[in-house]
Amino acid sequence: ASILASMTFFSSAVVAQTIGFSQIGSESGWRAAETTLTRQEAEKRGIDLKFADAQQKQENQIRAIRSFIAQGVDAILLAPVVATGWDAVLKEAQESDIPVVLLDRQVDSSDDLYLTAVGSDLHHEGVVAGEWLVGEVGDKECNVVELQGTTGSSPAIKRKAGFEEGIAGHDNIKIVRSQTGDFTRAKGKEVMESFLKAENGGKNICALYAHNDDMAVGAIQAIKEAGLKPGSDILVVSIDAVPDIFQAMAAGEANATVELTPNMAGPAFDALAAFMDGGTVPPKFIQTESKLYTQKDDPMKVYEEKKGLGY
Ligand code: GYE
Repeated sequence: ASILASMTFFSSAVVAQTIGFSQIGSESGWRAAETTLTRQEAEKRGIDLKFADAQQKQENQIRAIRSFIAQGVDAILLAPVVATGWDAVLKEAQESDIPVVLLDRQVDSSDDLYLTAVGSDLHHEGVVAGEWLVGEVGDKECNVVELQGTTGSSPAIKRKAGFEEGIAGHDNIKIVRSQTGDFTRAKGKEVMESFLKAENGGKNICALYAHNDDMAVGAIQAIKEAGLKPGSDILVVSIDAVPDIFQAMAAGEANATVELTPNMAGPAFDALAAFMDGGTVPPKFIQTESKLYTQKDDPMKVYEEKKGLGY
């Protein structure tokens, strides 16, 4: 009976895990929500989460990963600020038998250097945004300005290409200016101010495509300060679906957003548990949903629903 009891004890004991999380920073409301939800998901699962904020610097992420390896963590979560430069440190984790799961962005490294990547189809998000604009403007001439995400990040590269695919074949729609706003409100506002000045006070601009809502919210401020109406004089389409873009939509100041769930950690921890407890190897890409929201989707109701979800 005692042997059975001890076996029962071990089988029921939750394997408490220590997991290192190298997070980019808190450049946007979406990223802050991702961090909040990752902490909540870890708490729920009895995971000891070691959190490192890289302040947007890749060298800080690489340093954090090396520290996690030295601590002998069970697994590592990495939201990679840019797509290149990860081979060496990912090899070091692999040599220490520590599985790495990518969150919300991808890397150019060979996929045998990480267990899986959890995220949206970033290219598709850009296509959805472009196709929405095509539907909105029809064959009217439309000069578009674009606020790109962080230079060299997979979302900036893929959302740009996706949007161009979405508007392909509609020569009346042209991207006339495109620059990084680094996914932040402040930079989005600053760059939009320069676009407005360069484009006849904004009179030449028909639409803004921003790679995230935070840059769009900053740009909306700049458009209003230039005496124009965002959402009508200049259409606004972006990505993330954070609460504040729905407030802007309800005020008629934004038009469309493509949703990105901030709960990347749930699927990541599930894949790690299945792999570490049962040896189940996950697919290399675990895709999250992308849903288009427009002013027709009762924005204040969506705002209220989203307010509580980690933002
Ligand atoms: O859209 C943005 C954050 O990596 C896809 O990063 C993510 C992006 C997200 O700064 O708000």
